[in-house]
Formats: sequence, structure tokens, C-alpha cells
Amino acid sequence: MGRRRCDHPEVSFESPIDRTILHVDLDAFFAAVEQRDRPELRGKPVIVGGGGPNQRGVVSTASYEARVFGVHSAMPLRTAGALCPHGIFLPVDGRKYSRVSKEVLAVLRRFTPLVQPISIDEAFLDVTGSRKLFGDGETIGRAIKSAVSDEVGLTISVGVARTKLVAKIASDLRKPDGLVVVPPGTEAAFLAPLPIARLWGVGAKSAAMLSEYGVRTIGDLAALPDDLLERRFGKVGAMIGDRARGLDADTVSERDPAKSIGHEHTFDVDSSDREVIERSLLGLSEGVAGRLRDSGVKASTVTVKIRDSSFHTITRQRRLKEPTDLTGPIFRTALELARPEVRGKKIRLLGVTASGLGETDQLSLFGSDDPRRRRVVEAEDLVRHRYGDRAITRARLVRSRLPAPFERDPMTPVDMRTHARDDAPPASPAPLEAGEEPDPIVDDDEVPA
Ligand code: TTP
Ligand code: MG
Ligand code: MG
Repeated sequence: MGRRRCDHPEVSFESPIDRTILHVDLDAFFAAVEQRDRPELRGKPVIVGGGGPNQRGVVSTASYEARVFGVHSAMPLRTAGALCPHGIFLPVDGRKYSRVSKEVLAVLRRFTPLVQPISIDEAFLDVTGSRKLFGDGETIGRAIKSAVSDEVGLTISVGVARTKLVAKIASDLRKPDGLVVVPPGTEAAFLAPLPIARLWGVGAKSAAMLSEYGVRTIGDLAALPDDLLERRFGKVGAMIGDRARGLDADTVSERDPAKSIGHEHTFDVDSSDREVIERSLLGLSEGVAGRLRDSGVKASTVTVKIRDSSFHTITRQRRLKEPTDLTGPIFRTALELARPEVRGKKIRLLGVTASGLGETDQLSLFGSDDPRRRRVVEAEDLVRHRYGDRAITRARLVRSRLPAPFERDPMTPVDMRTHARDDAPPASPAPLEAGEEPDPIVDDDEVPA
């Protein structure tokens, strides 16, 4: 462990850090809530994500009974219907899930004030200071599991480790209802046999590049010399090398929960057509606003990302006068930010991201927003959940033949798959940690030839 690569001066890799971090993640969250509320669904294959097996749209999640048939998140509902014809298909009830999510968070906060939610169903806890009161990490993990089960009626999986990275990988290892403890000093050995897809920051593309070096497991990666990783993958290479050895100085920060929700779109053919560009921004804004509402949050900042045909990328950001979860203000801001930047250029990629997220106050639903407008939006959300994102489209979008809308931005923590499964195609990489630059090699599309 020769070199330090740590931006936090207070935490040193060489000196053993005496931290206990828990990562908790609800099991089959949306589906589990439905099974909790409707006992007749327990033990059955439940698929949450839309109107039915013949509808557009994708699976949000599937109960473990449905996963046996190969159904998983982000799979088209049609495919899920073919794999699991007897599945019970239910619409997404975003408000209910965010209410339950808050209940779980309240339980977690009883064990430590240092709770960092990273998506609707998962959080990191630093329980270092709670051990005197509640016992060691394992004891706290068990106590949290029974509290969530008794009080909220759901099962969670917990990972206990000295670092966030290892705790997160651990919580995923024995799902559902798992508890995996990685004792201090055993991190590298724990990680070594696992496939590299489990490592934070290694996407499908990176995995393919690494396989050229015979890297299959995290241990294979850990064994590669740093200078080779750095030569081949730049700054990020060194970072994933450190991670493979279990090093991760990132701290649990109770502020700054979900950081952003963003959608990106890469054009099939680079475009300088104003109509195409503006329609695309509208579609992206619509997708972002829908997900803000699903997550029960409002955004105070809008960022656009613009990449031109020579791979030159810029971002422009603006704070809104008032936090919002509606398409209109997000689109108008994105448009104003993008217009001067796209003029005279061929555009390859556009992105719209909402950040500065705060929980939507249910009362304010009828506050500054026009209540009639709000009801229309809620009705649209209902249809969108039932029939998929393309069911409702503004007149301007209907005229377009935009390709399938809105790839998920791999950097968004809300409602996101933060791990890749061994048996599933690699899913989006994990959310970035605070202040971290996007991983260039994680981005599956955007490495210039
Ligand atoms: P996950 O924690 O990734 O998945 P899960 O809780 O359903 O299952 P498990 O953790 O046991 O593997 O996501 C939490 C919720 O976020 C999930 O219940 C539904 C939602 N979600 C989506 O809507 N779309 C997605 O692509 C993913 C991955 C999750
Ligand atoms: Mg989960
Ligand atoms: Mg999760």
C-alpha cells in the first residue's frame, strides 16, 4: 500500500481507520411495499412498473419471486410479460414509496445522526460514535433490521465495513434480508474473489477494457501495477486500483442526500437543427421533472450539458428563483442556457440535470404552484406510470421522431441501480461521490476514438 491517493487530509490510508460504516438497502423496495400492503400478493411474482405486460415502459422493480423468471429493473414490460406470464403487474405509486422511504430514514436516524441517503431505498450510516451506546457494527445492523421489520414491515440488507465502498458491496451480497460484516483489515481479501462489475465506478466498457489485461475479479485488478492503470485509464485508473484494494476515504455526510437527477441524449447523427435541439431539451426536461415528482423532491438548480461533434463538452448552470418539479421552468431555463452555446455548432449530446434537491413539502403542493396545473400534472404522472414515459408527450414532441427518450444519466443517485448483478447485463454505475468528476471510462458512449 505504498502510495497515498487520498484527498481527505484527515483520513490516512496507512493508519488503520477506526470507522464503522453501514450500508442499508431495502429489498425489492417498490414490490415489497405492495406485498406488505396487500397480503394476497406475498409469495407471488410482483412486477412494479406499469399497466401490464403488453404496455410500453419498463420494469421499476420485481419481487424476488418474479426475479426467478429473469425479470429485473429497467427491462421492457413486454419482455417481463413474456418471461413471467403469471406475474402481477402494478403501477408505480411514487408518493407512497417516498413516504415509506422517509419512515425508514427516521428509524436509521435513531442510531446515528450521520445518515447519508443515496437513493430512495438506501443510505450510508457512520455508526462509529454510536458503538458505545448500541454495540458493534454487527449488533447495530441487527437492531436496525429488526426495527425496520417491526415498525415499517419491510426487510433490508445491511453491509458493515470500515469504508463506504466495502459496506455497499457487502450489503448486496446476501440479498434479500442479508447482513454481511467485513472485519477491519480483511477488505482486500473480501473483495478479491468478486467480479469487477461489483466495483464502484467500473462500467461495462471499463470491464471490457480491463479484460484485455486478464482482469476478471477485483483481486485481478488490485494486482495490476498502479502505473499501468494510470497509463491506460488516466486518473480514474489509479482510483479504481485503490478501490480494488479496499481503499476508500470517502466519509458519510449527512447533508447533501440525493444530489441530482439528470437525463442525457446522444443524437444518432450530430445535429445543428434548432427544432431538433430544442425538442430534445423539452423531452429531457420532461423526463427530469417526472422523476423529481416520482422522488418527491424539487430542484433549485438546472444544468445543461452540451457536447459538440468535436467532443468539446460544456456545462452551463443556473439557480431557479423558486424550487420546482415541473417541466416548464426546467425547460425554459435549459433553453436559455443552451441557446447561445449551440448556435453554429453540430451537437452530439445534450443533457439536462436538476440539482439542489429538497424534499417536496406536501402542503406546498397547493402553495405557490397553481393547484389546477398541479392536478393536471398529477394526472399525467398517473398515465405516465401506467403506460410508460412516451404515453404523454407535449405537442411539440409528438412531431418529432426522437429515438427512445432519455437514457438514464449514470450519475443520478435517485432511483438508480447502483450495482451490477453477475447474472444481469451491467447496469448503470453508482452515483458519484460528492465533488467527484464523472468517470470518463464509465461513460459507455463518450470516449473519442
Ligand atoms: P434497488 O435498490 O436497486 O432495487 P430493489 O430495492 O427493487 O431490489 P434490491 O435492492 O433488493 O435488489 O432500487 C430501489 C427502487 O428504485 C426499486 O424498488 C425501484 C426503483 N428503481 C427504478 O424505478 N428503476 C430502476 O431501474 C431501478 C434499478 C430501481
Ligand atoms: Mg433495494
Ligand atoms: Mg437501492
